[in-house]
Amino acid sequence: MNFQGLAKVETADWYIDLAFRNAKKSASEMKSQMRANPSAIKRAELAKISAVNRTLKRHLDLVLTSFPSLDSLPEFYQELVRITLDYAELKKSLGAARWAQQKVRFFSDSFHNKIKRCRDFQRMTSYSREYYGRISSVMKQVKRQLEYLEHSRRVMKGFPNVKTKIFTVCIAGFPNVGKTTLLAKLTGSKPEIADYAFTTKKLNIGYANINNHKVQFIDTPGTIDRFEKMNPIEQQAHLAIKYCADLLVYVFDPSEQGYDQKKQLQLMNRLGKIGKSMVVYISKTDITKGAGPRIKDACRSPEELRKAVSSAMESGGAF
Ligand SMILES: Nc1nc2c(ncn2[C@@H]2O[C@H](COP(=O)(O)OP(=O)(O)O)[C@@H](O)[C@H]2O)c(=O)[nH]1
Ligand SMILES: [Mg+2]
Repeated sequence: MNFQGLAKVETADWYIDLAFRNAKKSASEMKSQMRANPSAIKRAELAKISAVNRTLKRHLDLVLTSFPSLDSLPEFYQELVRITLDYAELKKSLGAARWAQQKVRFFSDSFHNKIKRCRDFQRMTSYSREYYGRISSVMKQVKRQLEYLEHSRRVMKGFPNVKTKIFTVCIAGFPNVGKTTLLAKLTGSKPEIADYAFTTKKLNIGYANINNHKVQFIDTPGTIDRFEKMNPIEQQAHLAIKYCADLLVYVFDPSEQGYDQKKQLQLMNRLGKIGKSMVVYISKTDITKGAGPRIKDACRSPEELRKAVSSAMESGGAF
């Protein structure tokens, strides 16, 4: 899912100004007629109301249709919303925007009718003033919620673009063991690779075609510490493993450039307990021929790993 297209949420004052500006514009076109024919004042006031209603409806629609319905989001994204935002607050804010839209429509209809039936000019202008007051007050009542929606949009734009319905392989292991390098070899993607730890600022995701199926590979950094102690990327990685992974690939680096083999075996065992099928990939075999633990079925090249993924897909019923 991609959250890049969420509509920017403006402030309550911005919407009010725009709506009233549009109202003025549509009425000013009638000014010349107004002098000639006083009953044109009524038409001008009605046109202003329509302009306000139209403007606010269009802009609130833009927001409401671009935000996803939270309860129907895939679990992965629901959890991501829960850890990065106040889920209930976001839901309430969307409800408030919907409420404002309905109220604007209600007041527009009712004042449209009142002015239409009105014969007295003074009464007409006082209705008009009252209408503007009601609309401003509706929009000001949702001021805080609009601000929260804009805050949420900015946070959600940082969510990774993960496909939740295709066979997904998460690549796990200590920093610097070669996860990102493996992702690049498997998928041809060109993520950032550096020989110091913690270079990953976002989840790296790539795709490969295996046996005519599009397979998603996610580079999932992190060492499954306590959830609150993880940085945001590690949290995203952890959720991806939990909710998206059909298969885990544990990258084991026998060169011990960063972490000794004992530590790496411990993390491997911890990850093994998550309850996902796991394949071990021994990295850096070009500089450590034959080294590393004797793990049954461990893959020592991207080609071997591709075959392991393929057979995991077959046994997982992905075909
Ligand atoms: N010689 C060799 N170096 C590798 C291999 N894979 C990764 N590296 C190096 O190990 C360092 C860390 O790799 P990276 O993929 O960023 O590890 P990550 O932190 O697990 O994503 C980089 O300097 C890579 O160039 C490999 O197969 N052979
Ligand atoms: Mg990396």
